[in-house]
Amino acid sequence: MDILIPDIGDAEDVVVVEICVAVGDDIGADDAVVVIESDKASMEVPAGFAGRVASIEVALGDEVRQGQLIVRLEEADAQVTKGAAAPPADAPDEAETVAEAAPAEPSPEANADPETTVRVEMPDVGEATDVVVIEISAKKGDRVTSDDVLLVVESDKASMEIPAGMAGVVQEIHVAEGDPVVEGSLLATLFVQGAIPETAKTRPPVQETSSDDASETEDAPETNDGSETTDETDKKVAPEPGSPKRAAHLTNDKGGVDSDESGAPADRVYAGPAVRRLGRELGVDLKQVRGSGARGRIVKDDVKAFVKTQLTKPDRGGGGGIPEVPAIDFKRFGEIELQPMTRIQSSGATNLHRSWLNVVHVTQHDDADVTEMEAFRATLKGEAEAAGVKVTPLAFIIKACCQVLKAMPTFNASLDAQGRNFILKKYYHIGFAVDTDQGLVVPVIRNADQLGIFDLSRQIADLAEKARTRKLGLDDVQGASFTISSLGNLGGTGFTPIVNAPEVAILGVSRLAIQPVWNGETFEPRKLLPLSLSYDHRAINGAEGGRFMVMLCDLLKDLRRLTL
Ligand code: CAO
Repeated sequence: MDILIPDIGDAEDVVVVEICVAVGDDIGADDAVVVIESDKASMEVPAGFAGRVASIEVALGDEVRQGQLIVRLEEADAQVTKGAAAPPADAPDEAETVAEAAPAEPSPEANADPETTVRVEMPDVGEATDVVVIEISAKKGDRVTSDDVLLVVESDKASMEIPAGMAGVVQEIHVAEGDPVVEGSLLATLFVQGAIPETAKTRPPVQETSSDDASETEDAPETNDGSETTDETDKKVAPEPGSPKRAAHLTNDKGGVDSDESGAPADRVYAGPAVRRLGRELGVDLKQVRGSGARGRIVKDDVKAFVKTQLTKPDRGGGGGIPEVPAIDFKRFGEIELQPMTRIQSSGATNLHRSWLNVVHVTQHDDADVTEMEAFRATLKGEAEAAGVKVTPLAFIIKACCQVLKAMPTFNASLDAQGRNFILKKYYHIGFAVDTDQGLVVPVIRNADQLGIFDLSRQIADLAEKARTRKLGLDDVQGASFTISSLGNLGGTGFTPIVNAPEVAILGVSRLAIQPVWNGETFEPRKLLPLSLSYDHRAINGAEGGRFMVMLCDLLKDLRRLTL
């Protein structure tokens, strides 16, 4: 069954501003499938039939006209195996099979084979938050192999390429640059010929979170300030003759927004009922929220992002008794330039600020005598070169830290939400800060305690290289139980590293230097490595911090102790 754009009267310049369904969704006749907007009004287009969404024939921002095909439905209980006739890649004529995809081997491209529509969904993103699409690498109609990258997403921690996973032809890319995505979001659909391997069928269809959910259609109509209206009021503000049944619901949301397509806050609010309800629940004045939807329409994620920003922005006044930093027009004093932060810099800033405000920081400093360690490292040079690695002090520091963490488990822990229990981790995944041109990134060496110095050195180099070339996967940047920030190659005699919450401790490493050390009879030149341990004083007391440093320095001074 085809769902078409209804009679839209004399409205001009009608575009799709929201897609409310995803391929595979079972929908009722009253469910909205898209929201369209003309120069005069927004309107939801109801399905008109119950069924399962087989394909979506429009994209966000598409200009549409009366009678144009929007969505194809198949009956909800219809057979899910497609017939042998393969539709052209860019205009499927029949309802397709909807198979759920995970990366799979390319299927043979025999023309006689039945053709199947395969969903490419967002994989598990672990702890990563704020995942957005940063690059679309393929377009509708492209022939792709399983390794071809369809798009690139980026979280607050890393960027990640999403491969097609199967050979085929791109039927549709369902997201746009800047769209937020979560695990299971539909990213693309592919036409694939031949049988789909069982391993490719992984997950049920999920609803994308980037647009307002279907509950929006169930909400009562609302006025601009979010209060509910009567049908009577709706009718008064729905001027289009022949508009769909729900046309009035959003009509009075539109207001003066047309005059500001930048998405900047406007006097009148451009958002649907579900977003308004969310705004009310969270106490958000939607006039303050920038809309990221088409033509500046506010979607739920905008409201959530606004709340997050308000909670974390450093210059908020009053909250927690923190006095506001006054906004100053620096142009008064001379020339200035506004340079936007990279995404990694800005989410890093948020994370650091969160840690700084939540963790009760104490930093303890000490110098480790690494004279013998450095002599030993020098002897490894040829052997390391033969093994294809470069050994730096960091590998020894990681090794020694693992041993101390095993002896002092509260440093390899997190506090639970109530701050009443330690969550002791039985794994030793060590994060280490890498300075990149995009900002600070912290890849993680898994089970570092089980690795030798060469393997640790190899992983440090590989992960640092991946961080600098933006090749880190999400698995590479999550799950750390303790972090090391080494500025040793740069200089300095000590600093205060900020704990990477919810971890409870972090080790800062500065530049080693030859210093005179009194040996009881004379001053001896020794290589001293400055170490700075920051810890959460709620979890760790000063005596434990002292013991940690003593043990770490002892291990680094005499590496034989690592065998004890
Ligand atoms: N003292 C003196 N020299 C040191 C040292 C130390 N503590 N640590 C490393 N070095 C030396 C290395 O031995 C190497 O010297 P050679 O080339 O002569 O052998 C040189 O410094 C460069 O080392 P490297 O940087 O290539 O390797 P690394 O293993 O020491 O560090 C990495 C890797 C990724 C941690 C580092 O490159 C980096 O990015 N550091 C910055 C971390 C950061 O920004 N922290 C701040 C976080 S808080 O804002």
